Amino acid sequence: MTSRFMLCSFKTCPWVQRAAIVLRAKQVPYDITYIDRNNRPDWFLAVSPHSKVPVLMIDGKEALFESNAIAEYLDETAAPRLHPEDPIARARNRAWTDYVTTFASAISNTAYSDSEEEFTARAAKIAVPFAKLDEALAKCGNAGPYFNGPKFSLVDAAYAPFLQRYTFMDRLRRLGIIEKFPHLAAWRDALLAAPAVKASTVANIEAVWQENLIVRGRWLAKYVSQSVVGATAAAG
Ligand SMILES: N[C@@H](CCC(=O)N[C@@H](CS)C(=O)NCC(=O)O)C(=O)O
Repeated sequence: MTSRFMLCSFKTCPWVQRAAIVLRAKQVPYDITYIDRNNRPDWFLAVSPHSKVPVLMIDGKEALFESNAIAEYLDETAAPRLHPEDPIARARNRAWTDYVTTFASAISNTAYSDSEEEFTARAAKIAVPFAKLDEALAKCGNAGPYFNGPKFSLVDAAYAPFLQRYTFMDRLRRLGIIEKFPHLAAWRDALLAAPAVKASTVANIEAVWQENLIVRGRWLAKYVSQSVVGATAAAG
């Protein structure tokens, strides 16, 4: 029997996007429900212990939280398998997937800086996780374009939202960091062009992300073009 999936999200959440990428890569249909970050409904609070999105509702009965657990569940229940078959490769993929939290923090902390000084200091730290991933990609020794070669996998789904956020940030205020890491830069380009990634967000995600900087009053918002302001019904 085919399950009915509903993803619960805030408008721009990269962790929800990771689950959406996995659903898209498997061509599994799903609905998405946006909830108000400042007024989270009781049904959501009852199923998300730390009040975070994503939550994946299955057939309106089961609720899963944590994007990694959701991705693993989907990979075990819906074809095609996105994890590598080889146990060593799979363990390495899982280990690098774990590292995404460190990688993501470096990027999100920079984007959410409250001053230029903070932005500069935090941006300087992005090179550390970038160098680690670049080295890991080099060690994989495959011709790409994805982490394991030609086949898109769960580790790709985990990093794509954050490489996309880095790219959005770089377009607003030039950082020029990724260019120093050619394996990572090539992986970023492949991920952002991947059909599952492109289909995983609203079409105007960059503008929504930019407006979110304004809504949250972050320093980087000063670089957002006035044409974006109020154009996206962002919030969250
Ligand atoms: N480890 C969680 C992280 C999820 C997360 O941080 N989600 C953010 C939105 S992007 C959230 O809900 N934060 C809680 C808040 O804003 O109060 C996962 O992978 O699912």
